[in-house]
Amino acid sequence: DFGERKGQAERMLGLMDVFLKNDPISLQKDILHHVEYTVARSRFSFDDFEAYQALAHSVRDRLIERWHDTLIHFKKEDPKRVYFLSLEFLMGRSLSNIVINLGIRDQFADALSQLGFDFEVLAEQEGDACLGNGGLARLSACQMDSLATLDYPAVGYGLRYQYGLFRQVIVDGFQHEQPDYWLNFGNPWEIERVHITYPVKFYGTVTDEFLNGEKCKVWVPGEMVEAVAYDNPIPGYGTRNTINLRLWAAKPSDQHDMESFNTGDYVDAVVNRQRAESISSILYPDDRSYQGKELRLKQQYFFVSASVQDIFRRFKDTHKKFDEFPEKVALQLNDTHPSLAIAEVMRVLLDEEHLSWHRAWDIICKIFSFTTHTVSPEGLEKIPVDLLGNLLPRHLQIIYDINFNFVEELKKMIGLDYDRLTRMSIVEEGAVKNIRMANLSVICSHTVNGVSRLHSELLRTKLFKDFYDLWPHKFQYKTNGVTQRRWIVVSNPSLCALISKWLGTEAWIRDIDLLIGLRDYATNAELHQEWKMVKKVNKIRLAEYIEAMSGLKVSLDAMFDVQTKRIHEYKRQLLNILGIIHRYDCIKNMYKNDRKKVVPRVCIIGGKAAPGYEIAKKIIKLCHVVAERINNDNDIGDLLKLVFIPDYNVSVAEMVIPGADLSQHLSTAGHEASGTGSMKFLMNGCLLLATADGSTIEMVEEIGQDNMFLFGAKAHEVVALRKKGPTLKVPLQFSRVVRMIRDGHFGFEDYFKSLCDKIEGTSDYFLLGADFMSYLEAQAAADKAFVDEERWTKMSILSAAGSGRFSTDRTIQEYAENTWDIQPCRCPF
Ligand code: 6GP
Repeated sequence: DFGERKGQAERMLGLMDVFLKNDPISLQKDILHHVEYTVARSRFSFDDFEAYQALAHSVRDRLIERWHDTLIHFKKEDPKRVYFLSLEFLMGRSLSNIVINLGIRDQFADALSQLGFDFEVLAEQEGDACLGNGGLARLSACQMDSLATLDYPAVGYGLRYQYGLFRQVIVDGFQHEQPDYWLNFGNPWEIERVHITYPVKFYGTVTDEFLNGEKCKVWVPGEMVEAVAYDNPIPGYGTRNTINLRLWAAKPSDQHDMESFNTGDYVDAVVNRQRAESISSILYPDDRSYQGKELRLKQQYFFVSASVQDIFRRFKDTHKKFDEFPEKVALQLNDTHPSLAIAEVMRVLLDEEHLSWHRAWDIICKIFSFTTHTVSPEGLEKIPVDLLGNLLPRHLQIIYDINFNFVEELKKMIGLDYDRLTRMSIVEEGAVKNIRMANLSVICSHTVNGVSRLHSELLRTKLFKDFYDLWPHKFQYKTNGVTQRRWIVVSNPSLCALISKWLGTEAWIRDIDLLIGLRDYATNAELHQEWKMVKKVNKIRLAEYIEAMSGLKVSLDAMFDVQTKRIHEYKRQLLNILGIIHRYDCIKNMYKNDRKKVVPRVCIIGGKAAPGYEIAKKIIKLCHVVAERINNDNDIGDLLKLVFIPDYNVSVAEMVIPGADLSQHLSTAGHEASGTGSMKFLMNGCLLLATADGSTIEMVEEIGQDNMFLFGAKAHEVVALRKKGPTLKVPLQFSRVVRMIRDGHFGFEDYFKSLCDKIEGTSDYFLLGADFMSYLEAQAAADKAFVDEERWTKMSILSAAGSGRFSTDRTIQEYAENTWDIQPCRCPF
């Protein structure tokens, strides 16, 4: 009865303070409470890690309050939600980000210092959550931050891998991979939802049955596992809104293979059950290449199926008619990895909700949007038909049916152009028959997004040209961004304070366009002083890290020149190393007097190579042998140093980026879909040396060509250059440095032979030779600018001032307005 329930609610409110308090005493009590009762250590004796755990739990309590309020608010308002499906989220550490977004960092820092602890020291205790590979995965994390901050009703869905991306260990200059069993010490940022579970089916057969006189398909699965939800609340900044990132873990299902319990050995049967967990055990470490492995396909379907069940459950809580589905649901496919969701939604609508094909298809066409993150056709996923048909027999049927209808329609539109029909078909015929997941995604989505303007152009004219000609209206682009909360406020507190001081407000943390205001002070001497001071502080931090890690002492007067990102041939770390060898060679051949003019450099390279990517691993080794040679050459001293930073991840990036003077983005034009690393450097007032690729082209528009060091062939020139092949003249300087490697100047000449072969003559696919002189000129221009401190500082300020366009706040707002059609839904305070 209502009166009674109201009474109970009031009593509960009375028993519990409405919100946890944030004054120093309450915070200290809370931390000690968690030391004693959550961590189960005595409040009189606990170390930094235990203090971190207790701190994290106190923060988590506050996070949960807002999260509950947001979920209740969303439920009440019932807005259209976007469901962001991604197989990868590279979250890094959470503590600092969360307390800053909740606006309680300083309060916690004060409370801790009174207990004798330093907030920053405790924050360092946290390990990274590396549930992703590179750009795509970190973008998802930044986008979650923006979705929460901009009050959008969003839910992220992904997989809770037990092993994140491998840890990179360098032994004798070679990369070794070690497992990242990141959950070993518990994860205070997740909430296990033992009651939110869904069965996920695999294998089996499909039969025709009759239901109320209608023929329908029934899938009798051969295996069943349970998906358990782990919720990761994501707080917005300057808002109460806290959204959910729901990651699924696999557990054995009670219905899993009961037969073997009845017939076989009990112990074997239990061990068999445990295998179910392997579905969510490991993140595949290869970005941009697809191997058609069954486990990977299982992962994709597992997370898609659980998410789709969750989405239907939420919808059906408040709605009866499926025609309303598109008014309440937007499904975002982050690359093709979740694209089985298309077949799964179709299957549920047809086989479980018994909608007609026509009605179901109508819904599909209104709810899906697809973003691709790659440029190369080889990067597009293909699933062997046999594999798919065995694991998901009903889904294969549905995909065939979608394709049949599509091809029939297509014939009506374009006639019997068999080449084009073959290219556009979802099914690829050949020795091995494949399902083209990109074609499926394009055909079934209402919008196809690229991640920069250039990328979108390449999609329209190359990768998806046939589809663009058919449906030009589907194609859009949203230039990527990064969140300034993580990449300035958390990682560069001194710059954050400086920007707020000069802009006279902290509002830029939510409204990044305000950064442009820094332009007014680009030549202000006082700002210059403070700006340089901030850079110095960050360079000291980075130099200390380098020394602790490698024993190498580097000069703070040198230019810190950084290239950190996944190792790929197209990203051309090799070009960087060849440039360094050239620089070394030049210095060695200089008269002593001329050496005074050399701008000292600390060259920093970092990044992981996919475990099976041999050439990338050779590049890492080359970096080490060259470093060994240069760093131990007393004749060179501080003029040149080369450092490889191992195990580059989000938390290492947070330290490296603010300390960089120059950062390099060297991809052969037309190969980097967008690039987001450059955006982080830019925000931190670091100058870019880059090719006209991906989003860099848009940066030139914001920052101005004079404030960057651009070089190399343009995207439209690359094809022609490649065609020239053997007639292309490579500069002597290039041949000379390659020869030095071949001749064993750095040792290991046999090992590096294949690397050298790849960049000489006709096989120089990524055009290192063709771009080499232009690269050296850009480097010389950077040197020249660096010695003119005033000019450099001005360029640095203008870089940060012009970085506003590259916030995920802008990206997400564009998605919300032009792709998902969703509105903010702000939780009242
Ligand atoms: C990356 C792209 O290579 C990069 O250019 C882009 O900035 C980033 O995605 C975010 O859009 N792609 C991947 O990381 C990937 O795995 C399949 O692509």
